[in-house]
Amino acid sequence: MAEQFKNYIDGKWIEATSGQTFPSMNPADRSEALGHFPRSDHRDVDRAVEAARRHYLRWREVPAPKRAEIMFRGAELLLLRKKDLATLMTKEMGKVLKESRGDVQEGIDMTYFIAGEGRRLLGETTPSELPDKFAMSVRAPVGVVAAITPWNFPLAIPTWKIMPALVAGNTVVFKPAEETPLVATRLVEIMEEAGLPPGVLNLVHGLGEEAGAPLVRHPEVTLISFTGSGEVGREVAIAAAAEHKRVSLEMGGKNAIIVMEDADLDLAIEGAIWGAFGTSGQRCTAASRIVVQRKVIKEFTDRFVKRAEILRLGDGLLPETEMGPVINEAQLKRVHRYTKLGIKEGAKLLTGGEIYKKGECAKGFFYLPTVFADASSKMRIAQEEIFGPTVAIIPVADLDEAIDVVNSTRYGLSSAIYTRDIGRAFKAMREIEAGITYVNASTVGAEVHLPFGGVRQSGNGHREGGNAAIDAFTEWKTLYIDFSGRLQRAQIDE
Ligand code: UN1
Repeated sequence: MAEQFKNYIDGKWIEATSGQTFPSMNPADRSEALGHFPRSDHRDVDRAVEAARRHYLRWREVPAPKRAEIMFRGAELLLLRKKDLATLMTKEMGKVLKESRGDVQEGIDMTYFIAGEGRRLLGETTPSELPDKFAMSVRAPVGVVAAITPWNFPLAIPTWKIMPALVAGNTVVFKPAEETPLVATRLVEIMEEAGLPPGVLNLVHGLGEEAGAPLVRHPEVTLISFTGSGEVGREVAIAAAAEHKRVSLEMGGKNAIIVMEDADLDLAIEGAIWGAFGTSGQRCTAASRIVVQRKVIKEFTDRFVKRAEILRLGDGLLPETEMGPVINEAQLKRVHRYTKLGIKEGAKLLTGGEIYKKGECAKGFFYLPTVFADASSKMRIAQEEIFGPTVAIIPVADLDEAIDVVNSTRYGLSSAIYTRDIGRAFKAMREIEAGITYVNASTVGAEVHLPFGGVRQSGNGHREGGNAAIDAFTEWKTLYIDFSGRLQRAQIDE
């Protein structure tokens, strides 16, 4: 019988009020439950938010460098347990071990990076227009932060939200995806061990409707930081608007790689394979469109398909595996629906397009790397986020057309161009409408000390990572200190 896990509220590990649980399953082997987790509802959310609110007043008074010391210890513990965490992650969400290690490393990087902010949290000092008056701005915490995170980066993304929120003096209620509660639990255990005081970081497991929704609506939650689908993001924003809450949203992508005729094709093919099929295409930065100049499209496509066809599918724990399963049955069906749709729309299916059930793979949710050619940018397979190993190749005449195609979706998260021409590279960097553009590199692989996020419906104007991470979790407070001893009127006194 798999282990029973608990919520973490006010420094105590406790069951859900309902007494009910839900399992976390291995997507590579649908018979393996990794544990059972509390199926929380509004009563558990109320307790967690109440604890976070109560401890906020004390936590915000702890000097930021002291708060950061706990984060440094947390990062060290994550590093120490990197191997075990990665193994657990592969079992819980399926990506290959190497990528799981990368996910944990991204969490470690973020935690160290943000811990450094404990001694910075920089504001401004600037002259006043009046004599004997001092002006500055400082950062203040916002209050109770709800961190709602997805399953595809079960460790990295929680750290993007939790660590900057905490170092800035906020308290947190963390509601991880129901698909990856075990990795989330391990992260919270590590932060407890690192010395976080009770109530500062609270963990509430459960389903979106039952636990996420009441958390979003709770009047004592000041800021919601959400990463997930556009549909849920919209609901979060609407619910938050009713209470004038701050909301930071990271949503989908329909990221494209442009391949120009002058590109290093070996490099472009390698980058496109990695972008399209890494994490089985389940990254919000995954490359699901490849926009190729006609002159090289035949060679590119032939070689790309050959590479896709030899990718080894299997359990991500096996060293020879190159692509793991998709997250669950529903996602498997969704990916397959898009295959049928692509065929109906008139794109040419070159490879894949099938659920993969050979050998041990029959136990899990495997889908073959799927490549469509002759796609047009109007097709739904070239417009909608599939979140699976499906890619559409779109032919174009020149860079202008390529950029039009790239900019033709409602999203704008990541993008890439392969070219040896510096002029084309700069034009693409300027004209692609996306939060991130890579030159001669794939659409995945963002580093934590730079801003991460997208334009249009990929986000709502906020960024994670870099200095932007601190912006998202603090309020500016502007301070004027007048030591003239008389009434001085800005804009009025000469
Ligand atoms: C995501 O898919 O939600 O740039 C995040 C990347 C990773 C983060 C992806 N560093 O692909």
